[in-house]
Amino acid sequence: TQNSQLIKISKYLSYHLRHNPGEIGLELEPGGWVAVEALLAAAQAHQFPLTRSELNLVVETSNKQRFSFDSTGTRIRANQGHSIPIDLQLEPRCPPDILYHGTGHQAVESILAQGLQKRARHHVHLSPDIDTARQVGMRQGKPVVFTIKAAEMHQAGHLFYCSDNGVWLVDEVPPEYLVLG
Ligand code: HQG
Repeated sequence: TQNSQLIKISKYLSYHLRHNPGEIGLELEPGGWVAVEALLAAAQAHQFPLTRSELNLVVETSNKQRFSFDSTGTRIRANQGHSIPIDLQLEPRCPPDILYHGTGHQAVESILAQGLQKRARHHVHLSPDIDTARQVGMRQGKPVVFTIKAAEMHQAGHLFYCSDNGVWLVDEVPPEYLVLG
């Protein structure tokens, strides 16, 4: 399977496992899981034939580890990034002192004034390192990276979660915990 085909499959999975499972007749189980058999059948029925081995390849090679199988290998889910109401059943965790958020330069003024808000997703996404944050920001044009005083936020009672692929998730970041650059 070619790389371009894997990207196409990854986008198809992102869309249906994070945003619109109903479009191909799927319903996600608690935790965001769906039976692999059901996914393959639904894709087949909706003109997107997909094999188990292609699915394995996408899960293994996704540069951001966007998807996981459960321990039995019979169910799959997106690790984060959902817009539909899904409880990922993550436990609150103690974050590192500092986390990062990459965004586009056009958002800076608004973020400094209002803080970071989750918008369409379940959480605000934070990165453990500057490089990753910069890559996230590049999706929005000229990238800008904010430093987040995560330990201070945590001490003040904000809950932090970490997805299976290492993305830190919070409800919001008030402006006082943000530093530009
Ligand atoms: C911005 C990708 C103005 C925020 C990435 C971001 C990530 C504000 C955008 C994952 C704001 C939301 C998530 C405010 C927040 N004023 N703009 N007050 N508060 N924003 O895509 O973090 O490839 O929902 O800065 O790698 O960019 O999909 O979030 O720019 O991990 O796996 O509102 O998506 O992963 O955009 O990206 P998004 P994000 P995948």
